[in-house]
Amino acid sequence: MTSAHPPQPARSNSRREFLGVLASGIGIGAAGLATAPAATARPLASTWNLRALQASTSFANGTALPFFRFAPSGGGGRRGQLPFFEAPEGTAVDVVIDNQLPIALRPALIGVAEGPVIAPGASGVFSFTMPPAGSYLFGQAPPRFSSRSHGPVAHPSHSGLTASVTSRPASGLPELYGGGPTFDREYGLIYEDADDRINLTMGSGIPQRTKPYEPNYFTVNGLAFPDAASDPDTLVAGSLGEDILIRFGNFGRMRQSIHFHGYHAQIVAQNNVPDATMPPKDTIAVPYLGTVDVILTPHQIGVFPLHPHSLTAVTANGFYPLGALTLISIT
Ligand SMILES: [Cu+2]
Repeated sequence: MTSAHPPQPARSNSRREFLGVLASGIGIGAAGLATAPAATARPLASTWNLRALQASTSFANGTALPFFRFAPSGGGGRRGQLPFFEAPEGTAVDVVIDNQLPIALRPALIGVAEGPVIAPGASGVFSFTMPPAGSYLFGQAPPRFSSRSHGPVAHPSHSGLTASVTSRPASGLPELYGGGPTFDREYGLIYEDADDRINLTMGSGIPQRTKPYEPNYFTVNGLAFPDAASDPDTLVAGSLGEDILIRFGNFGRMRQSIHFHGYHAQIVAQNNVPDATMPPKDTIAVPYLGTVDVILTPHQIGVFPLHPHSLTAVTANGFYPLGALTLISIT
């Protein structure tokens, strides 16, 4: 009856007292704890440095495609080829972006905040407060009429200017959000698609849009199979019976349905809204610019594929099986 719900952490008085001391020391209230911040407490602050540059991704069909990408240059790491940033909820974040592209960009924490237009060759700062604990996409703001005076601005779905952001609960516990599902280990898998006619124009200057948009290259964390399955942050590895949190996100224009071989996973949140109403599923819908958090609790050992159910997305320009395919390896 309760098997669909991951176990909750034990709540002892000693842990509450410890968290209370911790929370008052760093100036933020841990969820569910009535603590008065110390008079000298200041909010957490963090800086994340990114460079926007022209890069290239190699596919196993022999093609190397130009992409516009962010490269981390301080304050954050990578998952696969994509930058990754994490901080506690409530943290004041300055994202300093050095735009080395021939096109303007306008960063956004999707659904949370949008930054300034940053001209080609310029640097800019995008400041925001870390939202409630959860899984967020960092990319380009949607086009705005007010952006027209800046000339062409990188488009949210075509550019590959993507990253992921994890907001940690103030509790400091390994839980998705304060009081939410706990996990033993976690992964983030970000899906993207690309139309090579557009990407080929990214090698030389301002990308040209095509119509219709016809994606023929597909990546997870900026990598295609088999590279995806040998990247330690993109291969989902764990042990029998662990609670493995997978944070799915989709920057592609294709709606994806991510299919598990060998396992069913429990959806615990969609777009950071807690949702445990579904039974465990072997296929998880992840819409464009959406996030879905699931808990995988492996019941058997082995190596199994994890991939978009549309086999188009498991190709590189028609060559199968490449594309947004990775593996689950349970020991
Ligand atoms: Cu399959």
